[in-house]
Amino acid sequence: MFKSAFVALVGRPSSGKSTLLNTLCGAKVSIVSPVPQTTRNSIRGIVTEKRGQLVFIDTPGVHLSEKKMNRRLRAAAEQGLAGADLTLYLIDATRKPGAEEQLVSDVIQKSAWQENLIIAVNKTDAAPADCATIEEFVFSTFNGFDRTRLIMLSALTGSGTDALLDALFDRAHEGPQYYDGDCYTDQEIPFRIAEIIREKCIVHLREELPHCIHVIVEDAELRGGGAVGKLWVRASILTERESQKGMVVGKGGSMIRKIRIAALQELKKIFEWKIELDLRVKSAPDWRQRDEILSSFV
Ligand SMILES: Nc1nc2c(ncn2[C@@H]2O[C@H](COP(=O)(O)OP(=O)(O)OP(=O)(O)O)[C@@H](O)[C@H]2O)c(=O)[nH]1
Ligand SMILES: [Mg+2]
Repeated sequence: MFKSAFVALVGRPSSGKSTLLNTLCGAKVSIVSPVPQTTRNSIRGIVTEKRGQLVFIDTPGVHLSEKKMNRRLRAAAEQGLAGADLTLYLIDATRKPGAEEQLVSDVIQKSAWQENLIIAVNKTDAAPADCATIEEFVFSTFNGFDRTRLIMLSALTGSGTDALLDALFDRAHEGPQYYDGDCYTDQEIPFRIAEIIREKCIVHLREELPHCIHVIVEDAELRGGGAVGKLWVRASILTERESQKGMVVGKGGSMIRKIRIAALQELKKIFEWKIELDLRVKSAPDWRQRDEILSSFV
């Protein structure tokens, strides 16, 4: 019997949802950074085995804030939950569950049937991990929660992820194969490229500009023949304010060069083409407030 399920991946910002998705899919599907609120879209990652196919939906971290963009992110997470067959709730074992964790639990309780819920405790490899406190939180919040649905794991090392897949496949029903067996994400290439550039911006600019950036691939073209073609890409990094452009460019162009080189290194691992990357920096005041840009990623 071939089983399949859509699995919504939810949790607080920085709980490790995207890292887990990448480990499960065996490829970089969703960008990762130490800065909370890295993921902005609902990104799909696909795991296909003989026993079936799981389509994971990585959602933006659910957190407490009423700003326009944050409300959008929360709506995206709730939407992910609504359309899924199974819910995978990821809890960071290195942080004490507080008001924000309670909010995530409330969102889940409102939208998912308990039978469809698997809870995974992540970052068990890290020294400050306190699994006992998380277990207590889980059993007091989700009344009568079945222990076989609580999995301890590390998204970073991969330990515990086989048990997680077993638990998910156990609860999946017979169903169709939605995607080809060798397909691990449904994202379009320009979007993946923009996301990798955004990841490098977050990592390199994190003190200065954590979330003031949006990346658009303006143009992409496959050029030249030969066994390995060349992908030419022109992308724009949008900043909120004119004054932030200088930080992205850096002294004598040093920062934008760093971002470009780091992005190219990562892109080389993902795609087999040679890649030429032309990066521009533009200011797009209030991109965060503008509906059309928000709609393009949430
Ligand atoms: N030690 C350890 N660190 C982890 C683990 N999983 C994720 N991290 C780290 O936690 C940070 C956040 O990881 P992400 O995967 O971006 O978290 P996320 O839940 O997708 O975050 P948002 O997209 O902001 O909601 C990164 O620095 C990861 O390297 C883990 O199992 N162990
Ligand atoms: Mg993420």
